[in-house]
Amino acid sequence: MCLLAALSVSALAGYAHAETGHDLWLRYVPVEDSALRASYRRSVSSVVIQRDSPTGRAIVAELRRGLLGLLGTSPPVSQRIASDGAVLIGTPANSPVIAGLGWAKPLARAGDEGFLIRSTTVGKHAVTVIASQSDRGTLYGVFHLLRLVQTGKPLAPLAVEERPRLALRLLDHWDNLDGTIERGYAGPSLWNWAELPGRVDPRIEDYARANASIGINGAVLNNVNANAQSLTSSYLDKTAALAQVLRPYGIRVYLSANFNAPRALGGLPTADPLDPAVARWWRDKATEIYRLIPDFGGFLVKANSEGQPGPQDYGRTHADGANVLADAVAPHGGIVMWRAFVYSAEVDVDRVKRAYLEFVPLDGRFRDNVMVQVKNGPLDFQPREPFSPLFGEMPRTPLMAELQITQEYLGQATHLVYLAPMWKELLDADTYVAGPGSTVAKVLDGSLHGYRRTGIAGVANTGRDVNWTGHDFGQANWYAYGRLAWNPDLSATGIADEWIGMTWGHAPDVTSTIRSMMLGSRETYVDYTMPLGLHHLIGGDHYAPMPENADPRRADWSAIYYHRADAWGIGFDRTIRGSNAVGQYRSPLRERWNDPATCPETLLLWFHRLPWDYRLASGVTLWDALVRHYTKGADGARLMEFRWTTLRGKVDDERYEAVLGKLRQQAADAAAWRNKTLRYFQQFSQRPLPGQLPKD
Ligand code: GCV
Repeated sequence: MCLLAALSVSALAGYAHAETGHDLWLRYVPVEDSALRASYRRSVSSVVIQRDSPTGRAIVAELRRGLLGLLGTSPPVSQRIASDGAVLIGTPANSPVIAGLGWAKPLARAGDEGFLIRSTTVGKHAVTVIASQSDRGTLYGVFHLLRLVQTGKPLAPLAVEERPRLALRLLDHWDNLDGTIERGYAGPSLWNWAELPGRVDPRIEDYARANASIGINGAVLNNVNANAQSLTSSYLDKTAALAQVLRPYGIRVYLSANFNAPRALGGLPTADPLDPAVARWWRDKATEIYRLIPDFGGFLVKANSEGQPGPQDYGRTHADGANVLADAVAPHGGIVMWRAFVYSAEVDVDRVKRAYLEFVPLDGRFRDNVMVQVKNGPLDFQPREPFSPLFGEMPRTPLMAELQITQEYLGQATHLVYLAPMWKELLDADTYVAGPGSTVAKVLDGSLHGYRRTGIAGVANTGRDVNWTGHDFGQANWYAYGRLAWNPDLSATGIADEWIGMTWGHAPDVTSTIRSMMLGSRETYVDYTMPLGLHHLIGGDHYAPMPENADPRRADWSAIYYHRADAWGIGFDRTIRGSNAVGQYRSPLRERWNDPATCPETLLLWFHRLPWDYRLASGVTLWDALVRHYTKGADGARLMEFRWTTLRGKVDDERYEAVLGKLRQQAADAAAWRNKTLRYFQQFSQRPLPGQLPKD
């Protein structure tokens, strides 16, 4: 009997459908160490919570699911503390016990979404309290507690105080209304527009749970290349149905708005933002939206970029454009996120300078509910770029960072590339705008300029594939994005360790093998694709090497515009003698980066055009260094495949095989990158190739 019960618990918990990858990092498989499991059971012997809100019900459901899986037992839920080991969850408003704890100050410090988890005594009972000022905060606290159990941490004594450093932590979905996803590599869109609003796929609730577990609190549902139809009444009804499911998990919905909507939907002759009829149309549209979705977050806009309509079509500025939408949503508490991803319709001498030139002069001219959303680098989500020079240069305009979780230029859903090290490079980068220590993280969290609003957005990598992200390791990037959005100071290693423990288990060799694969993967990718600051060596699909790409449509969509290889040398001269993009950065960066001797090698050919025989600090020539990087990268990809094979039988077969197949492809692709790119550049350099490069 006991055995049967135990078996059914473990079936429920871990193995029924978990190893398809569907359960993400919320697998809740049994804690193996029996002593630890017993101590957890003692620490969580009952749950005390007010259950009268949708979020309260979500909390109870998650705790039941989690603890049943992890501990093999689901503790009783009640409304009062009757024994040691109770977990009391609530806010001062819904729990008189919490109100009476005298925690007003730390709760205020934790803010609306933060939480406290403390081991304490209530009456004569030893309890754990998860307290917040809001339901959302308690939900985050519960996920934190579950994570402690999932990662084998002690539950007593606890003195946790957490608050998110950034207020908006969004996923941007580039999902189209026809179900396709721009730069999506994990199947069709999760939003089944045809079925909505009548039926909401139950999977949406799992999406919400996963996001809430890492603190994501908003989702932009549709592509920034926006179809105006998403603002029609019928699509708004569908959006409202999704919002209803996401709301209990603290997730607000946002929509990308097509700037031309007043014409396309409203039949107006213009979308000029200074036209009163246009302003009225946006106001009316906002009223309609908020009637259906009272907590609607606001609009995201891509304007005058890659053919999208925008205010410049009418001789107006980005600020004029953003402000008309901002005025429409302001009475309802909404915001506008205006993207700074712009480049000139006429090809610029240096495309990477454009956003700074257009946006810095507009600082201070946006309404205070506008945020400008800036991609991490000045070009376009390359495997390595310097940080965008806009960060720090718009002190009166809150800037959000836009990261790309979907790996458009980083091997898509085929290559294992853990992105946290790349994002840390951005967040920790020193802009020097207010002297040393003016990191991008401090720009984003508002501490540098006192921004009233703060936020970050990540272009989602989710789709309808059973494992959500196509590659099982793509899940790590979704996870890491959320964790860094919550706290940009977390380390890439720490986040990887959490994710590995929850996703693959705790066996030491499993952890150390996967950790080393993940942590080295980004640099390996850079090495076999675009080392030493090279960038955009791709063509149409942004996947395969195409250094010869000379796109006839626009020079800055080609590869040759960026690498400029010829018999003399290679690289883009962005020094003061070249395009002077380096001049958009503060001292001492501009001087450091302007000189090839002090420019970090990782950015060398981003900022410099150098002869093939240029000697790096190590004494190696530029050509030889390129050969070494490409070789090291291709070898690194093979090594990842090998390391993974050492885990056969140590992780579940289904995911093992799926990942192995991807790693094999990655190793083959990496070799192809090395071979094709080196051969291509060798035509110009006329320097020796490494041994005999095999034919692709
Ligand atoms: C949504 C790059 C991508 C486009 C994307 C664009 C953007 O150019 O290739 O697919 O469009 O960035 O961020 O707007």
